[in-house]
Parts: sequence; structure tokens; C-alpha cells
Amino acid sequence: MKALKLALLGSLVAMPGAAFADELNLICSADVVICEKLVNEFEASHSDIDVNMIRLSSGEAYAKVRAEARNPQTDLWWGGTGDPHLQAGQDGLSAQYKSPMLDQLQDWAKGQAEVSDYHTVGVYSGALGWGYNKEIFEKKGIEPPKCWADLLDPALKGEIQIADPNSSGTAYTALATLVQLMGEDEAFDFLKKMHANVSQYTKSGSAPVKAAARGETGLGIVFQHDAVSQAVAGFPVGVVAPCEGTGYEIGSMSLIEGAQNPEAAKTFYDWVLTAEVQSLMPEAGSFQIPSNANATPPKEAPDLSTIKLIDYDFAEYGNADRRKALLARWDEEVGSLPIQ
Ligand code: S7P
Repeated sequence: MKALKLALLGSLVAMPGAAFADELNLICSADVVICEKLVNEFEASHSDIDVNMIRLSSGEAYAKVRAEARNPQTDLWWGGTGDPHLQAGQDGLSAQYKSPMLDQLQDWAKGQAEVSDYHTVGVYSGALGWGYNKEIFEKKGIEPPKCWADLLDPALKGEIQIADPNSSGTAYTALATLVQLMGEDEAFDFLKKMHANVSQYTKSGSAPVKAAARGETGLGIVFQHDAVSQAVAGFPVGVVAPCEGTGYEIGSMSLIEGAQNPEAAKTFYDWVLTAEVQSLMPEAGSFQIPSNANATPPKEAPDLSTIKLIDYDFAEYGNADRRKALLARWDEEVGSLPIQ
């Protein structure tokens, strides 16, 4: 596809008055398989726009957009947890945009747009939990944990992986969830105790359950839909919604302030909010709840109505100062501890 477009571009150069293909520089913060599928589908239906996509975890994407503030190289940021998108909006890194598709979206997705004064919008949703390797737990004769409190069981020493909340939106959602469930001091106390059972803080949010699926660790704290993906792919993974309650994400999308290709970015923005495109996600092993009310939710998606969800405060935990302070405290009190 790219080669054909380059060849066409080459011939256009020779034609006076011919239009050049537009470019779109996209950061994608969900799983790389859905990122690539979206790019391929978009290029197939928009032959006049070439997409340059990079996949970055949510916190890394925020850091890139921030670093480029004076000279934006990114046009659009799709996917990844909502908190860093909200922070980017507050920091003036993303542009206001009211898509004509807004009317078709679920209330929670419109709410994300309203709370950010239209600097971001919800593209999907999913609840936090964990996935565990059934064979490892069976072999070790350990009961799979059902509650956050069970993750402190010394029998789980070295069996837990979770990402680093600085790079990963999933892990930041876990941190903010525990703070909302327990209170801040108690949540840090919990995380320090759980550290005794953690073998690795990964960069990407879904890496822990991919490791669990392959028998490299017992359990990964991830979004439940990422655990479902591994089970659907045939790995012996069980999915848990923690008994005390859990947080959830509103995966988001933001148009970058000062983008060099704002029209191409808006074209992708409106396209990716359609029911037709959102209904394609399960084909790429992505089982989030789509934000377009007319899209077909994946039958494999964890049913949010049966999960005890907390009333996640997106305005507070997406607030730039709150997020910075929580990450700094995590670095000081948890990230600095030696892995045992
Ligand atoms: O895999 C899909 C997904 O869980 O990935 C996003 C995730 O936050 C990006 O990875 P990081 O945790 O590394 O930032 C979620 O938005 C999405 O549902």
C-alpha cells in the first residue's frame, strides 16, 4: 500500500498542479494489533492520506506530546487511558474539537469530552482487574486471588507483574483506583506490601498478562479486556474482577494543538468514532466497550454491569497536579524499592 502510494506520489510530483497526498502523524496507545488494523483500514478507505503511526504507552505518549509542545510532530493521539489525555488538555497540548459524531456516543464518552471542555473524547471503556495463569496456580496449589487484599498473600511472592504508572496508563489507573478505594496513605501502604510479591514493573500496561499467559509469571494486573484477549487467543488465563470493587478507563482521543495536519487528523477522528469502525475492534483481539452507541459491543467483553465499579473521579485523577504528585510519591515510595 505504502509503496504504491509512494510511486503515485512520485508521478504526481511530475504533474504540475497535482495535489500531494496528506499525511497524518498518529500516536496509538492501545495494543499494537488494533493500532495497525485501524491504520490499514483507514488508508484503504482514504487513499489521499498516508498515516505514520507509532505505538506508545499512555504516559510515554503524554511525555512525547509535551516534549513536542513548541513544535508539534504529532497530529492525533488515539487510545490509551483517559487520565493523561485530560492532563494534556489542561496543559494546552491538545486542541478543542467538537466532532459531528459526538451525538452518536455513549454518555460516558460525551462526559469525557465535556469534562475536558472538548479537548478529548471517549473512544472505548474497560474495567481494571487481573488475569492469572490457571496452570501455574493449579500446579502450586494456590487459590487464585479474588480480592485486592488477596494480592498480599506471601504465597504469591514473585508471581505478580504490573506496569510502571509513569509509562503506563493501566498502572496509573490501578494506582488511582487503590487511592479511591482505600485512601491515599492506605493505598501506598498496600502497594509497598504488594511490592514483596512483584517480580517486575513493566513499561507497557498489558505486558504483565501477556507474560502470565506464557507462564512467565502467575498473574498480571491489567484491564480485564486484555486478560480476555489472552484467553480468547487460547492461553490458560482466568480473568478476575476484584471483590472490593475496581476502577475503569475511558480510553480517549485528542487532537494535538498546533498539529501540522489538522484536517487529516479530523478526518481520522470522525472516522474512528463511527459504529462501523468501532465494531471492527474484536477482529484485532481488542475487547473494550465501544463508545459509539450503535457499535456492536464484543460478546467477549467483560460485562461492566456485573462488575463492582467505583465512581472513578476522572476530573480529579486526570488533573495535572494530582497525577504528577501521585507519580512522584509512587517513585519515591514504591518504584525505589529493590525487587526481592
Ligand atoms: O491493550 C489495550 C489497552 O489496555 O491498552 C491501553 C493501555 O492503557 C495502553 O497501554 P499502557 O497501560 O501501557 O499505557 C488501554 O487504553 C487499552 O484498553
